Amino acid sequence: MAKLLEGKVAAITGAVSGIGKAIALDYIRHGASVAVNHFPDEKSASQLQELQKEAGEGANLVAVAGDISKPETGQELVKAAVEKFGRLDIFVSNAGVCQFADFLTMSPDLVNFTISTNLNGAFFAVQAAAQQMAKQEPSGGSIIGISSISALVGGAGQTHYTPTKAGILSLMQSTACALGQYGIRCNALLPGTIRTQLNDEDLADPDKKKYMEGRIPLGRLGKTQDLAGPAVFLASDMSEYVTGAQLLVDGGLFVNLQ
Ligand code: RM4
Repeated sequence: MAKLLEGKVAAITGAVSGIGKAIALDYIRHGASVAVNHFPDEKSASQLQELQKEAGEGANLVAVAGDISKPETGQELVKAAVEKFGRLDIFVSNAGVCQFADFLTMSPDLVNFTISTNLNGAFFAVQAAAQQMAKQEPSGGSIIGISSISALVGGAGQTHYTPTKAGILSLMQSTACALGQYGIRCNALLPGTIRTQLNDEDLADPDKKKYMEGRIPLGRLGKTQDLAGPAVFLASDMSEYVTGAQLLVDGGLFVNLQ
């Protein structure tokens, strides 16, 4: 396989499970050194051990635990990447939560938790990455925000969540404008219904799962691995003139109104 990220340094938030983990493993396969962030709890620590095993002995991998909603977490992740690998070429803002809930009875705590993790967390982490990319010699890099099909459509049980995904898309558009002068590209990936821990509960309902599968032209729910190739493309020089863009990775779900 041609290695498209040879010698590059990447940092990814929420990277020990789901989409973030799939991207981390593919970046390593493509020759990148990777700094991964994960939530500071037992479950994530054991998921990190799994990731390290799958990445293999020779992988250039460093891990930083931290709650992404805290501004210092993004700073610590970037610092670890630069201290270990010398610079930062790629940053994937992926960490996110989605606890499905009824709009009329949703608690302020759940609303604030979701917004501070998904949107504020993305803002602060992207800001930390851009500060590094702008000051390093040569300056520049590729920032990828993991938004969602939910930036473009609603979800009855996701009224607190979909605005954060629309916010991440918009953040990539505005940072693309602000950071082009430093040679920093900012783009959004919009996953469709991908099987991750975020929808384990929602898709445990066989009728819901069957309904979603029926609406997808490619006939299956997404796998986390389906996001890896698009993330490698946006990280690599193959997309050197792409910034402020959005890429749906949804099996055709968005365009299929059946
Ligand atoms: C996505 C989309 C999917 C859902 C996940 C949790 O944005 O709405 O359908 O399963 O969130």
